[in-house]
Order: sequence, then structure tokens, then C-alpha cells
Amino acid sequence: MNDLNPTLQPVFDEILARNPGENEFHQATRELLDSLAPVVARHPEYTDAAIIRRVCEPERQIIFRVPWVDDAGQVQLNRGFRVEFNSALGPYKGGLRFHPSVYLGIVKFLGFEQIFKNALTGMPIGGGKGGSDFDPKGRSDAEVMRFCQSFMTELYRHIGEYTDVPAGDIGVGGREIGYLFGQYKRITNRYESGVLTGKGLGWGGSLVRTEATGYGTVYFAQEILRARGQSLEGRTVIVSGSGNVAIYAAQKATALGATVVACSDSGGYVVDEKGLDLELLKDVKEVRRERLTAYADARESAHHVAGGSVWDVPCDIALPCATQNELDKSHALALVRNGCTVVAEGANMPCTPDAVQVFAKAGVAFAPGKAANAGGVATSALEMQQNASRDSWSFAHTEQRLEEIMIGIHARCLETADAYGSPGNYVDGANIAGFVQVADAMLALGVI
Ligand code: NDP
Ligand code: 2IT
Repeated sequence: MNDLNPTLQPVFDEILARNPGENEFHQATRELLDSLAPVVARHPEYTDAAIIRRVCEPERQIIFRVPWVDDAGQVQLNRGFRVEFNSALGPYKGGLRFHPSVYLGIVKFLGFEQIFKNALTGMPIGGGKGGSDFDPKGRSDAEVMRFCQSFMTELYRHIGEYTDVPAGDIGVGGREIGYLFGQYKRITNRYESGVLTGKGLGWGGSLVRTEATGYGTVYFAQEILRARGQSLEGRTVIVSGSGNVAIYAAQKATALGATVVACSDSGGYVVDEKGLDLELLKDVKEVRRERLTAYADARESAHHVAGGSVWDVPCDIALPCATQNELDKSHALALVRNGCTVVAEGANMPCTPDAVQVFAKAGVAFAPGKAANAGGVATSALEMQQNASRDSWSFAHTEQRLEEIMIGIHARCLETADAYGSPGNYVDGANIAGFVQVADAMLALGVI
């Protein structure tokens, strides 16, 4: 790791001292600070107003008990979180993650990334994130419902259309948003559609929200290729994960002429040289909620590898869409060795800093999650727009808006990287463009 400059090092030291043990939060803040040296040099007013120190401190952090009763009648206990990180640009906005690994450091890293991602979308949304260490795997629908109801029984008092608007993330999809919205409505006696996004299409949801993150990531990859005079046609792609983001990234990549030859889950990966059968994958993961072994069992051209690394499969384009730090230095070296030239993050912070360095040295185009996966939250903001105007837009119109937003983010990253002296660097471009927008709003709003 390089040293930070003398203005930024004390800021990072303070983050380490104030947030002990929160490794993912340290990683995410450090990664932003690494891009900001030319910004503090050009904008002393940010340092004078302690903007960087303030943006690294959440406005509010809520931690609460979530008791619930399982199907056997046993009382279960989980911990709930909502970190309301920054509201300079709009109400706090960001997903909820239900996964046993969730603790404050993960929620804070995700909330921090969300601030700058949301700024990059150009929509009026601040940054926040929440979740619980609840593990939905193996739980019945009734158990998930009771958990969601208990979670919302505390969360409802902190959220609202103009305050804080949660959505999905790992372990939280349409089913969970339904139960959460039902309980919010029941407690408040208000049909406040704009309080949550990712709602069902029959009750206030937006077309394209389900597909948006994966589609957006592929639109971003397409822009990277276009800038190099190339396209997705005939390319070999790998996605990691096999959840919401991975499935729809694979779908859009396939529609644009690529062959998606592998995907993964926490048990291993499947290789399917004929290209993933997306209807089968959706049936296994979205309907039956089974493991990827069930995909390999049902498809002759596919085989399953237990454990191992999906990044050993040769590809032109890699789309990590599972979770943080899933792609490390050795994985990056394997990708480079096999001829991969583009990596776009569908997940949040899936590549370790070492892996990102490997890509930079090898000339692999690398798009960070806060730019490449912003299509999900951008479409959440489109859902909020539709709710506010009591309207619903067609699939084609909403998808066109999404594509325009992704093209715009790509252009803004490149222009900003140019303007601040690191041409072609999407990491610096995304960090600086997102940060400057939030910093200017914070300056205008005074010391709050
Ligand atoms: P899902 O819960 O739908 O899918 C997650 C996938 O990742 C599953 O295949 C899961 O496998 C795998 N996974 C999760 N944790 C691990 C782990 N520790 N090790 C290995 N595999 C793991 O989540 P999403 O698709 O919604 O989210 C994926 C990523 O995209 C996350 O980083 C999320 O923050 C990010 N993201 C999501 C957005 C959205 O709109 N949903 C928007 C922007 C970013 P298994 O089932 O075996 O656990
Ligand atoms: O990481 C993310 O951007 C999300 N999980 C989506 C957030 C949202 O509010 O749609």
C-alpha cells in the first residue's frame, strides 16, 4: 500500500482509531482516500471544512434486537442494523443484507460505498445500508416472514419516503421486501409506496428493477469495450455468484452476443461451455432456491466443481457478482494469464486491493462497483419517481433510462479521471466524481 499524502494520512489514522476491527470499512475508506490526493490539492476548502473527516463518519447508526419464533416454536435472536451514512444529496438510500456474516463493519463499508455510487447516478439520493446476521438459507417462508416482521417492527420508526428508503441486497429480494412492506404498512397505517424499493410489480414496484443491477453492469462493460472499439459479440464471460445480480448480468451479456460459460455459489461453480441456460438457472435459484449442483444435474453440457475458484475458468470478461473480497491477487493473476481484458464489478468491493493492482499492471480495464453496479440503485430511484407521480413506466422506457444512466456514469468516470490526471482510470474517476458532488453539497449545507 502506498503512503497517503500528509493531508489524508491523519484522516485515515482517525478512521482506524475510531472504528476498530471494522476491516471492510477500513478497506473501503482507504480505497477512496487513495484517489483523493489531487482533489485536496485543488480544493483546500474541503479540508478547511473537514469534509473528508465528516463524510467518513455516519450521520446515524442504528443497532437493534430482532427476536422471532421459528417453526419449531423456539425463540431465535438476531441483530439488526441501519447505518444512515450521508443525506447531503437526498434521503438515505441503500439495500438491506441478510447474511450470517453481517456485522457493523460490513454495513458501514456498504453504506460508505453507497454514498458515492448514488452520487454518480445523478439522482437525488443519499447513502445508507442495513441488514442483519439472519441467515435465510433453509428457512421456511413463514420463518422469513416472521423475521421480516420483527425486523420492521423496529426499523419502521427510522425510515420513510423522505428520510430513508431501504431495498434489497444479498439475501433480500422480492419475497423479503413484500413482508417488510406489509409490516410497515400495518404499523403506520399508510400506503407509503416510496418507503421501500424493489417492490412487486403488482403493488408499486418498477419494471426493470429486478434486472437492473446485472443489466447495468453489462451496459458498463459494453461502454468499456466500445471505448476500445470492441463489443461483447462473441466474447466469453464469467459471472460469479448466481443470485440476482449474477443471473441478470448473464442474461444481458448473452443477449448482447456473449457466451457466459460459468457462474458460482458458496458451494462451488458450474462450467457450461454451451453457455448458461438462464431459464434453468432461474428455476434452480429463484424458484426452487437450490444449490448449483441441481443445475449441473439437469444439464448435460455442464459440470459442477465443488469448492475451487471460478476465476480459473478462461474468459475474456469477468463480472464478479457475489460478495466482497471474493477475487484476490491469485485469482487476478489467473484471469490475466488466461487472457481476460475487462473486469466490471457487479458486487460491492469483490476485488481485493491487490487484485486491482494486478489488473492495473496488466492493462486490464477495471470498473469498480460504485460505478459498474450503480444501475440497481439508479432504477430504485426511478421506482421512487414512479411512486411519487403515481405512475408506472413501460419496460422499454425504464430500460432505456437505465442504459442512458450507465452510459452517463461511464463517460463521467473517464472525464473526471482525465481532469484529475489519471486518464483511463475508472477507480479514480468514480471516486473523485462521486466525492466532489457530495462534498460540494455538504459545503453548501453548512456544518451539520
Ligand atoms: P443474492 O443474495 O441474490 O445472491 C448472492 C450470490 O452470491 C449467491 O449466489 C451467493 O451464494 C453468493 N455469495 C454470497 N455470499 C457469498 C460468500 N461469502 N461466498 C461465496 N458466495 C457468496 O445477492 P445479490 O445478487 O443481490 O448481490 C450480490 C452482490 O451484488 C452483493 O455484493 C451486493 O451487495 C451487490 N449489489 C446488489 C444489488 C442489488 O440490487 N441486489 C445492487 C448493487 C450491488 P450462496 O447462495 O451459496 O450464498
Ligand atoms: O448495493 C446496492 O446498490 C444495492 N444493494 C441496491 C440499493 C438500492 O437502494 O436499490
